[in-house]
Amino acid sequence: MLLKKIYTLVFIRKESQILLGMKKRGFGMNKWNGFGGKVEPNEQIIDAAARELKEECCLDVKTSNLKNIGHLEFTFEGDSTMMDVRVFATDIFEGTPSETEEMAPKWFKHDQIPYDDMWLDDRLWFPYMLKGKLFYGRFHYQGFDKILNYHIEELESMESFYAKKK
Ligand code: 6U4
Repeated sequence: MLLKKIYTLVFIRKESQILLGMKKRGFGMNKWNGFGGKVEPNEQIIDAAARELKEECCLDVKTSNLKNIGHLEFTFEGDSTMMDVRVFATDIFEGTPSETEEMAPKWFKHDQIPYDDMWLDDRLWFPYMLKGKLFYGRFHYQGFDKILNYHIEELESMESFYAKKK
């Protein structure tokens, strides 16, 4: 049976740029990524999204300004845990991105996303996000450098996606 763990992943947008962070430790180390982490017990997912953003790059966002734009599921060959990743985006935030123990933030233009130094799946679903589309993706990895199979689709609305999932 698959054990599901819920994570958040937040993208901050500014004009034609997107903020990514170089992960300095732990899962995804040395990769550019959005900001996020595990949802704590008894914590709302959206609160975890704002908390992790603040912890990782010192930006403040109101949860009411975070828009759920996607849902990603990752499984790994030989591992019974599924990473269930809720993706959020906003262009309304306060503060200046600052480096922390976990992440070094940097703005990227849309045509200069450093896919070679990111998770392999990112190049498959970023185009949906960059075009402002909602998306669902699932990826089955062997190790961390090979995707054995995947599926991505554009969604009409996140509400109807979650309603059907229940
Ligand atoms: P601690 O234990 O505090 O270091 P925590 O910050 O809670 O961990 P972490 O950093 O392990 O959690 O969370 C992993 C982050 O990486 C989440 O934001 C989800 C994101 N993520 C995981 N797999 C990903 C993938 N294949 N592509 C992607 N983001 C991924 O773009």
